[in-house]
Amino acid sequence: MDKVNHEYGAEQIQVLEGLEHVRKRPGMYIGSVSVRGLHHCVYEIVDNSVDEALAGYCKNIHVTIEPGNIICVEDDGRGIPVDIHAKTKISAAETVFTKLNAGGKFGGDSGYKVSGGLHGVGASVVNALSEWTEVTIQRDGGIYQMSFERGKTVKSLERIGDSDKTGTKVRFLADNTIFESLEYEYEVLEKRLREMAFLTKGLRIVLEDKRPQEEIEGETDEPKIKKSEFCFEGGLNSFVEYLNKNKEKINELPIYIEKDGEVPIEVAIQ
Ligand code: 0RA
Repeated sequence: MDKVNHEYGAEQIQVLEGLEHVRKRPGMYIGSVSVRGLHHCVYEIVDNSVDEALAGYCKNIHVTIEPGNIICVEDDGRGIPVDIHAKTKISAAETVFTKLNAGGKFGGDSGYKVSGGLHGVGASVVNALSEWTEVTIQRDGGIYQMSFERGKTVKSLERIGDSDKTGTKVRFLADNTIFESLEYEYEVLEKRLREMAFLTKGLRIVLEDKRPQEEIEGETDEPKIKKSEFCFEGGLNSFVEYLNKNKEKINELPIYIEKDGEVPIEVAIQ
């Protein structure tokens, strides 16, 4: 890693709590600013929705690559809480997107099952590294919206209408002054989202690419279908069968072990 931060005192720790440091040292938070780090941003936002699914409240996640490489992640979970925090005077939702370690739900020993990654600090990191972010929440009978630019609030959460649904939608445009490229690779996202669906039994994940398909010189191929839908009732069992589908199998059916409890266990061997 870069040679910085020789002296680590209270002042530095203060700085680490804001989002400024995320933009200074993005690699510390998302690994790199290459196309790999770019894809990591999508995973971080999807992870939050998957956590809501693991908590038992979210059944569907839609991920869309919109024209201009805007990412939209929409879930039908409970919606991020919109109530105003008495002390900070900002909504819980805004806190999640503007403060590092805003966890509580996802923090270290909270007892929540989490899908991995940055344990709930992902939303603020992605926000910091995005040219803009727009969050729409349906909850408590209303539709709420807020927006940010490079991690800074430009519109605090406000109620913009009524709704009897619940869920969270996050749209963001990664910052092209941070990332080397903004070109998402459909197949890369597809592989990761398929794995996430396998690992969260019954969760439906849809990926759709709505970018115009440019005509590549000399290519006369039919346009590829850029929509995938994943839902695996069999969980890990389905995953192992998928990994081995073109292999010679020792066991026709995977050996499958599942145990619920404080530390849930799922094992599949074939
Ligand atoms: C904390 C509490 C509650 C919901 C969530 C977080 C939540 C976060 C995300 C992020 C993406 N989608 C999400 N959906 C839900 C709900 C607490 C309650 O209703 O009691």
